[in-house]
Amino acid sequence: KGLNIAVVGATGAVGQQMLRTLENRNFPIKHLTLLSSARSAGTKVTFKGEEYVVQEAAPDSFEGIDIALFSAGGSVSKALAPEAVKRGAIVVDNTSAYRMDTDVPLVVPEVNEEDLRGHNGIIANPNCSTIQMVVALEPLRQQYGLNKVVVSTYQAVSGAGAAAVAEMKDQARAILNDEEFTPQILPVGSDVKKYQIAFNAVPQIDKFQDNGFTFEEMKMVNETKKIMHMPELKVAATCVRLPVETGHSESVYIEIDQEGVTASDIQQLLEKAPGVVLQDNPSEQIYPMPAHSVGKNDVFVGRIRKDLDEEKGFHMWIVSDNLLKGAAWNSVQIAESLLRMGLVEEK
Ligand code: 11C
Repeated sequence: KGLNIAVVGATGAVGQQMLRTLENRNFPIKHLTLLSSARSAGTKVTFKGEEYVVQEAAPDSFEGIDIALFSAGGSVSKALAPEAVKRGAIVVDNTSAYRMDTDVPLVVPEVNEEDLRGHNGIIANPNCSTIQMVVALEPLRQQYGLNKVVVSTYQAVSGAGAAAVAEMKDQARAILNDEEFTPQILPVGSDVKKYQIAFNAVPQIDKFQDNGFTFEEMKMVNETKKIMHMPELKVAATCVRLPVETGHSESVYIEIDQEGVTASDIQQLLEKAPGVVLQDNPSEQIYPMPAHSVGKNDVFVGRIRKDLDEEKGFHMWIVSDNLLKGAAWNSVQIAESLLRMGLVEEK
């Protein structure tokens, strides 16, 4: 008894974490199908000690599949997610292809699990930097109301894929050896100029939009409003790439609706919030850091301070493993929610 699961993009950085997460959660799988683009087809991948050969994804690959976890890029999702749905599968899509479609729920289970009930076959998994932020902000919205969010991110290179991580390491080696190198991938594979990421900070993630914000920044703005059901929420983001391998960090400033709230009130609320681990004790130098978040499903929050001037303003530091809660774990968590809510049944 179990579900027929397909992982599309099984050889990628997120796909690999999806497989490890399905293993760790002991997800009830009857049959596992591993799919990829033509480029990676034929690769051998191990799941629960068994070797699988990754096949090229095609419309017919989805016959008999209950849930398909997609993480092979937007164009693959655009082409194949509707084919999977046509064949009866529920798609959990980790790309930005469908996130803002009005008939597609954009889900972070700790925040808006109930939105899953309205799905029409495709469920979107939000952007990694959005997910970790809304997990920490939702309990505050519920308790105090939320008016404004200003976030600056410090994002890890693995968010741009395994090849970008290899580029960062090659650059670091070259710099330490006093060798020349030519940046090839970052900041954005599909944009014109390439810049050094090793020993640098790059204020561009994804392409610039006409309004001067990058697409990554606009994802944080639009996805946050959609997930929290707050079209009126004021959100602004500045997204920066750092030479960190895994674990996105965010400096977040919020303004709540209520007066008289203290930093300690917020700490107490977040201490018991689902998916959140509070690490906030400056006297003992306890605060979240990306290196400590790797391999963990939680969202870590610390450095909570009341603003010096704004009575309703608070600052905090939010860190999470971008490949887990930011991607693979949130997708598998959605699959677990679908099962628990009776929206898919084991056969
Ligand atoms: C990054 N947030 O860190 C991106 C990766 O829309 O799912 C995830 C892109 C997305 O580069």
